[in-house]
Amino acid sequence: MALDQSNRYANLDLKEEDLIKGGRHLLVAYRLKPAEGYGFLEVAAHVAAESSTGTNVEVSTTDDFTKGVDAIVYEIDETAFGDKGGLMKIAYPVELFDPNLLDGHYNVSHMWSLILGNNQGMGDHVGLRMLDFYVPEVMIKKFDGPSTNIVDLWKVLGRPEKDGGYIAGTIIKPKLGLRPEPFAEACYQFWLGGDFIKNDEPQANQPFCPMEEVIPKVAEAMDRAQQETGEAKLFSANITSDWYKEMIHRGEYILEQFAKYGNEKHVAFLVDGFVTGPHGVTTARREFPDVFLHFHRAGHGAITSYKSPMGMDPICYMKLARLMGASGIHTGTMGYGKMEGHKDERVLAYMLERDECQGPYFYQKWYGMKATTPIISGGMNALRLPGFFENLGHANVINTCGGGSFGHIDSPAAGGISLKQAYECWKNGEDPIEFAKTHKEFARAFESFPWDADRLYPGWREKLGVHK
Ligand code: CAP
Ligand code: MG
Repeated sequence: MALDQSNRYANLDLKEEDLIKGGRHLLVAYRLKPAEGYGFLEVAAHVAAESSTGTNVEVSTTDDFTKGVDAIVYEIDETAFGDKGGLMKIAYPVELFDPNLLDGHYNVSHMWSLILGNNQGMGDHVGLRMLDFYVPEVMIKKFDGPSTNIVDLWKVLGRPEKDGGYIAGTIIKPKLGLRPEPFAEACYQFWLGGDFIKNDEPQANQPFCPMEEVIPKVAEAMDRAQQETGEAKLFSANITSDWYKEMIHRGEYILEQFAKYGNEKHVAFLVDGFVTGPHGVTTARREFPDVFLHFHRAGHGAITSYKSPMGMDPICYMKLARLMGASGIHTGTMGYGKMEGHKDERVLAYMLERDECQGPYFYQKWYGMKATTPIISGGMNALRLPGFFENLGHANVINTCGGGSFGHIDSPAAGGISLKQAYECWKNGEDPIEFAKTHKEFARAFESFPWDADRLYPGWREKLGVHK
């Protein structure tokens, strides 16, 4: 048995409404499953202790001030999730969080280490997962938040700054293995049809495709494609690195190369923000405040997958990304693509975009913090898009389709065009099969992805006269 600290770290008389009104607490909802032989409230209180002023025993150095900044369990529902455990909510006093020495801004690394740090490894639970959190106004105002977002990309594309619409993108595939020439050629070919290209998350500076060879070629390909199409194009270049100086160096180098053609505003920086952590994201956010910061999250499934009793729900990850200042982050595809997800994950996008939003447990106000743009990626193609937009209710997103563009049977450009047509089809409220009869690239997407076509549009072969 362990020390029961619930007399100090729990107060079930506290009301959430009052805590929110008071404005001096950050609130977190968790799913908790105690280990065999441990009581729910006892473990909940230990989590609050371990995440704030305490440990597993009382320490003689604690004084009255210390007790005033304890995190407190204020609500529990032991049976809320059946076998998977119960619900508990903890209130963290604002004083626990760490403003920067340099500018007084809060830093997400510190916040994360408290609310989902040591408590993850405790031996007296078999599951502790963060489900949602609420940040009070006094704290929200002191996080960086985004400095650019989709609005800046719409401007480059010559579109309206409000409801500028769908940005059709791709990821260069194959993921690895292209040398500089074929890489730049793949970019050029897609840009003849689509708007936006991103590096796949591991594409950076491989010996067979050195950054200093491929980036100048991509910059040249962009220039060529722009001249040929008369349209602005965008490239999201991976600057991920373990070291901030290397990231800055990569960023500066890339901007320099595109600036040779006057296209430095056509560049975004991709940061693999899960593996670099907030430090990598903030480095890009602060060193390049005018560049769209593309938060790719490879690896996040280790903590956000619904399969896990640990970690955090994706909604929490989205909120952290907006606080850090991501211009855009991958939200998944809400069940329409290849990665884990479901239709109701619309809230992931809404939480990023709106100035106030109801989350699963808390109503969050953002007090004018800029929106983070949802980036929709993973197994998408033209056939899946109309349903996706319908579910989301709008198309003010960046969407990247790797397989969905380079898998189009005609060409990458046809792949890009098919995506734009899918958007048009949805926007005009047209029936996809009828629409396909007059839009070749979209029609050919049916033949390119017949498994999807069979599933989403049964009978398409007869209706479109395809008999292969
Ligand atoms: C998509 C992608 C992205 C995933 C990541 C990939 O390619 O480039 O990295 O979308 O997942 O490699 O799978 P496809 P998420 O279009 O070919 O599927 O966006 O959920 O973070
Ligand atoms: Mg990828």
